[in-house]
Amino acid sequence: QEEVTVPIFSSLESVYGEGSQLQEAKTRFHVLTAKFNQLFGATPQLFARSPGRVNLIGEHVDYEGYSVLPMAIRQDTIVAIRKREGQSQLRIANVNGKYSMCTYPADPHQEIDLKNHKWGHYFICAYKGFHEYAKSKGVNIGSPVGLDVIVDGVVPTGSGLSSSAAFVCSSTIAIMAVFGQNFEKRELAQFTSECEQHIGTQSGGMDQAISIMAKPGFAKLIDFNPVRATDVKLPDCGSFVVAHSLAESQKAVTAAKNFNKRVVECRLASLRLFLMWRVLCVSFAGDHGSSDPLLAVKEYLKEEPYTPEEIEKIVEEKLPSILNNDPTSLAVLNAATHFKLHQRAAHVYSEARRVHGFKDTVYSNLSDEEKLKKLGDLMNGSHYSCSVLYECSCPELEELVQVSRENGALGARLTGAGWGGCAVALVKESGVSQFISVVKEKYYKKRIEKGVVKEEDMELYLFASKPSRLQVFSSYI
Ligand code: NG1
Ligand code: MG
Repeated sequence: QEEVTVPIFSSLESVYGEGSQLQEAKTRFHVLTAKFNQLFGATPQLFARSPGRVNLIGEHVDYEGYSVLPMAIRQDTIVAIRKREGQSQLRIANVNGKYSMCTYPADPHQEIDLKNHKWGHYFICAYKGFHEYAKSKGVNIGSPVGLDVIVDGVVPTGSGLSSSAAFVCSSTIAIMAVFGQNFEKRELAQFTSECEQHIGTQSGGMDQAISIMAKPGFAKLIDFNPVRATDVKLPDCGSFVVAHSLAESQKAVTAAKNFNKRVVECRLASLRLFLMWRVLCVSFAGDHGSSDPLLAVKEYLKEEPYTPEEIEKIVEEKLPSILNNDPTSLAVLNAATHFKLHQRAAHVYSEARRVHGFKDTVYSNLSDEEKLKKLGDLMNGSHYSCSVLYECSCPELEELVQVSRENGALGARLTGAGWGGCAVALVKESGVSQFISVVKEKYYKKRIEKGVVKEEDMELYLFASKPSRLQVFSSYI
């Protein structure tokens, strides 16, 4: 039975059961509550939790509207919140001393200062998104009030595990709950996907959708427009191991050169193909041989990079206007001298196909052994495409993927946006601990020695994960 709304719990036991997980959770909630008391002189009204995710396959296709296949992980963000009636400031603090307190006005229409990137901006994405959505539904939230907030995130940042979506989604749930609302999950998934764009990356909706719609024990096939999530039960004999390359991907900072540049290249490529398709439809009355988008890429997009002038000539329009003069796209145009349309489009269409191959394999009649082999091959194909066609890998990720494959992974690939962050490897369940110790030896040992990472933090950077999910704790004590 699918939950329609976010589940609400009044005790930690009902979520974490008994044992070490419960103890860990208790400690975490106590630290959070103590910090809240110390900073704000009050106890939180409620807590909301939302997980990070690992994308198993389907990279850089969500913003093109193609399906992806992620699963939520155990690592999450918990937000503690209370309302301060009669006040007009949002105070956003963090249990991690690295992040100093951010304050914002309670005005939900405020603009986010993108030139000065601050960690608290992600909370404001959620805050704006919630108010915009409530307004569109005709729900009256009343005049702005103050909020006190403390954030406790354990998803490594800049790692491709979507710490940002865990933060935005847990914030949205906390804000929603503290204002006495309970929107359906599918609504939350839809509007949180849009609201993270306030931060200035033209991301798709994968991360928020899985963080909101996740179900324990399942990965999800996520479709877009509108957002939908279908359970994918992975073969029990396989496990996914996540490993951090230790290169941090600063996505918000490098957007104009990396992430948003790819989004722009994809838009221009599909525009070019669309124009060709129109021409062909007219001249051949719809009979243009094949509707295979990969063949179309080969035929109509040259492999050499396009200059801006060339594209403008083809589409008979200026680039800024094609891109609706959107400021983040203009920043891309400013930084770019050429665009690789062929390669980016070839990645997107082949990756979209691999996602369906992955899902079909999971549901096929193959033996578990054969399934794992095929899933691994698809993951390897995805990595090749990300690395060579989309150029979103980096030397550290290449080394890590290589080490994984040489030491028992049936498949390994970068996950998330890339340019740093994590890789995910498919490993036989029975070989997980062996795999982890070999990777530790071959990839991390020298980095521990050099002081790039601390031995005691290794659990954060190298772990096997099972699908997890989201919840809100109201009046937890
Ligand atoms: P990461 O970098 O893992 O948060 C980003 C996008 C996704 C998706 C992937 C690439 C954001 C918030 N998320 O994920 O929507 O496009 O890259 O597949 O930017
Ligand atoms: Mg992110």
